[in-house]
Amino acid sequence: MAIHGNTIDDSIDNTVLTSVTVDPAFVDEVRTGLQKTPKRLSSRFFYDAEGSRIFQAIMHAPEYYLTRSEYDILDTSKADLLQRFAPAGEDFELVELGAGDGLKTKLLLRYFAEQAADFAYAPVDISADALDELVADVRQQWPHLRLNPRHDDYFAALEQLAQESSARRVVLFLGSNVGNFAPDEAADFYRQLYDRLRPGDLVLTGFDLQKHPAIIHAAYNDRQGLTKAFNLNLLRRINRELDADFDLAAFDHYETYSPETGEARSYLVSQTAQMVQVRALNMTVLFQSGEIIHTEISRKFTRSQIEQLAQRSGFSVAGWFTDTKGYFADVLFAR
Ligand code: AVJ
Repeated sequence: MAIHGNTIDDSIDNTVLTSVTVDPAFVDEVRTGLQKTPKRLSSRFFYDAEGSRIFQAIMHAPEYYLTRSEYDILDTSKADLLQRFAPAGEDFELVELGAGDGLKTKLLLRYFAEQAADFAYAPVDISADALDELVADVRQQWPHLRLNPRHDDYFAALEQLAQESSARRVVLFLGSNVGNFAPDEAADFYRQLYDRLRPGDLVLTGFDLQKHPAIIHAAYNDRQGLTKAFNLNLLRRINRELDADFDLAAFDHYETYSPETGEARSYLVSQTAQMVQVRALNMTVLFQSGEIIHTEISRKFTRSQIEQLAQRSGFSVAGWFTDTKGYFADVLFAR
């Protein structure tokens, strides 16, 4: 097996040739991340076809309250939201960053379509697997909806969309995806968003709020082991795409939540001293018994942190929507 550009040709025998396209950013992450101390691999790469499937199962896990909380909020607030998005029934472009499977967005699409709102839907995702499925599903359910999917980087997509239409842009960044940023990255992200939007444009972000630490910890340490499988799938992806030999049974999942920093952190833990070959990178990786790979930060916010985030990036807080338990908030920022 050899890498040609970003393609790996896997000759099983002389007659069968399969070709797997590998994201060059993933190659880079594995090469550099496994050489760091402590080792790390970014959660950005969780979402291959299998990872997206496991994440869907996580969203239905009893401990993972985030999706249900946000679904509740959007369901309760959909009329109010449409009123804010298009106060006089004017047209708007609904841009969704990191659309995933769009479960919650479909709730909005359904309602907006029922209300005959004049809008286009532009889902943006770096995962082609997730985007293709979403687009097929939306086309089938709402054949007349104006659909503008982008398999692209968030900012590249926003800039392109800006050139195509002068309608108000309403950017959705749901599901607490914002929690995956480091604190300074989040401020930077919103500043960049601000620069690419026009006055009057809106951003609706889903923030998971700080609450009893045990509730948060359980959400990332579910009893069915879905979060564990989600983490381990990253090693399976490396095995498949980079011809490595990670023994998945030799790694465990470990989760911490610190109520002082608001960070839930996921780790993979090597259960023995072991050596792993990543053949496509010509790389040998050594693990001590108990050594970790850090894979994800899922940050939880306070109201004042969210207000500060808006302020620091130039936005004003135009709406605050929360569920009855006060677990989660969808917050509207106005440019
Ligand atoms: C999709 C990034 C919001 O951090 O809660 C779920 C991903 N990780 N369980 C999160 C995730 C472990 C999720 N986000």
